[in-house]
Amino acid sequence: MKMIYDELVRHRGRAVLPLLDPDKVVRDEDFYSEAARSVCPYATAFLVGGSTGVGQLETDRTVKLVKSVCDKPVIVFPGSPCQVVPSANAILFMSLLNSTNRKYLIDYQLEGALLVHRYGVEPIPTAYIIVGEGGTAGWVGEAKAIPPEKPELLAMYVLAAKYLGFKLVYLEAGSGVRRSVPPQMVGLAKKLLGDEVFLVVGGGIKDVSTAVEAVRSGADGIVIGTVLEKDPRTGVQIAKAVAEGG
Ligand code: 1GP
Repeated sequence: MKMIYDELVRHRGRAVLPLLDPDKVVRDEDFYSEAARSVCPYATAFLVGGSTGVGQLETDRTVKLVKSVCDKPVIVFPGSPCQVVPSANAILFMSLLNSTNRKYLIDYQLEGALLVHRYGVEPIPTAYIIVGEGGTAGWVGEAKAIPPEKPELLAMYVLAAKYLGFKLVYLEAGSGVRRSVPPQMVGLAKKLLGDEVFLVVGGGIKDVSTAVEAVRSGADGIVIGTVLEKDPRTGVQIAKAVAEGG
């Protein structure tokens, strides 16, 4: 069976993960189906998930919408165990490492584990770390966000993630925030993780130069969500630039 994680690793340094929020998709399926279709050639895999207003129904519909227009894998990026669906290829099985609430560290994972097992969805062990503003994910996830000017705090989290055996680290600035994860933070994370752990960076990436800089600083892959909703043409340009190696 083709493993999605291996597929990400094959695209190291040029992986593009467009994110669709099911809460928004179900309200305008035509728009999102067109957005997914246009970014499809440059996507490594799609992420489907959101922090609010998303259950199994919305997630399943969004996964199927992507699959109806694009042959790339779909990975659930869950805000809760209600987003585990059998139609997905994989799931970021994640712990929000800087949450102050054990729900996001281990309790949701206990709830979701049996479903992931039953549905045969590939779990990708993911350390989710919020840096800076944090947006809705930071607020909902009750995160003690890492200040962007405190690399030593990020170093502790990133090393702990590596030593705990996570296969993917996702540095999250928060959806739609003004400032994405600073390149120095990305570079530090990459230096500490090496090629053992796949490094994903997302939140606030809304132009080609920010995306390319993230990858040049060491991101193995980038996530784009809001830009695809607000300005799909720019979203596709970002995806193309990263997928084609900056
Ligand atoms: C949010 O990192 C993702 O979880 C994507 O952020 O919506 O700002 O692209 P944007």
